[in-house]
Amino acid sequence: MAQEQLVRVPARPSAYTFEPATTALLVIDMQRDFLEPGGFGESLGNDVTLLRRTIAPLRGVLAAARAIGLTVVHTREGHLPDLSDCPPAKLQRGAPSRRIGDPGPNGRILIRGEYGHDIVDELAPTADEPVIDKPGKGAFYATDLDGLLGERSITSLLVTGVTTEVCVHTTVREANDRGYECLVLADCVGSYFPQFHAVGLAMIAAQGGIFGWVAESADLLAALTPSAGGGERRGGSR
Ligand code: TIU
Repeated sequence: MAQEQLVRVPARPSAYTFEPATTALLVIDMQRDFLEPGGFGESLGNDVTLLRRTIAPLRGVLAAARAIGLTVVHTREGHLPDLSDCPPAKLQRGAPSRRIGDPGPNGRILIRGEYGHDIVDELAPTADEPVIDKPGKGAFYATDLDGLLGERSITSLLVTGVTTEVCVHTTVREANDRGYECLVLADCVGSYFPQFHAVGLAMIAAQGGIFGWVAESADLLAALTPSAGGGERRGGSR
């Protein structure tokens, strides 16, 4: 039987081990609406520049994932132009003058098809990478993400994107309940609130990894480089 490649990453609360063939890199909501002025993030009163530190490390992880042929899935939060998939309670969020569906410098805020709804240029998906459009915070709610991952026999998720305590956390919780093993890359997720970012990551790894594992992207990249000694091999049977 063919050997399977196992990758072992130093992580909290313990080392995280995954097989590339059954692992996907999940890039959550790296959209202009959250990372650039004039979008949904700013309409909620946030300083959007705080999220931009995630872009450079995430570019490194994306490049490494693509180089080894890992499944890469992007998500985008947003709504249909007629807002029929947006709960009234969510429509009330934000400054009254700048709510979901209102016009902004990047088009209508958080609406599918608008410039602001799309992913930032630095992290643009390739043509073969699925992009999941989601109406909620979690990437599994009202999407076909679970089916897409199941078709590819994906059981492990490397989780990146924004924001740590909102869409990343909701997605990790949803994934954990569905049986996926999640590694959250600390420098590739970001929040408008540094204290929520820190506590959000601590919550994932607490209690023996109640929701998953947390690591730095440099440790993942080192583990993916055979010369760094991160790779292990094992027989094909489980
Ligand atoms: N407001 C905030 O922190 N986040 C969101 O509204 N969506 C995501 O996290 N993607």
